Amino acid sequence: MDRTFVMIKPDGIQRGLVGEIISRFEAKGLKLVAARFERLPEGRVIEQYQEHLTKPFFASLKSYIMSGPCFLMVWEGRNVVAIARSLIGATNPQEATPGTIRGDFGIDIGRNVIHGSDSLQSADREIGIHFRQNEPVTYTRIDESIIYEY
Ligand code: DAT
Ligand code: MG
Repeated sequence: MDRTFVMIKPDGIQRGLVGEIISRFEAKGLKLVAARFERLPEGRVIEQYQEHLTKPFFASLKSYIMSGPCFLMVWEGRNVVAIARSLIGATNPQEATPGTIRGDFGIDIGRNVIHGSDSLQSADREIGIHFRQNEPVTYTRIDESIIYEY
């Protein structure tokens, strides 16, 4: 099983979308293994968005992410990185397909509700930024034997 890092951004919190978003991941059959509600310190925002440090939008991205609490999660499942990205939708909510989280709940690219790691390598890196190594909990969901064929 793989793990990915998913984070509901401050606009998602302010708009009361936490329950709706978690429900979509749960209903898909993915397993929540870690979660924390917090306002991110600057250092971890910089680490999280390392690849975007030199982009013109970085300053506004950083202040948006730090503008309020975020809900940080680790989700587990077979091929979970790609599945989470497909539930989340395209980066720009105006281009995101209806039915995806960004397609259903966003308009501006700078207020796109949620983050999801883009590869297994990013997922490992991002989980490591935000969670202690022993923080994700190992357990079996009772419906795993019927969600997965093998
Ligand atoms: P994603 O979040 O889909 O992985 P990304 O890694 O390319 O997208 O960018 C990280 C975040 O930065 C994205 O969720 C919103 C913001 N962002 C990206 N491109 C942007 C742009 N052209 N203008 C403003 N914000 C942007
Ligand atoms: Mg990204």
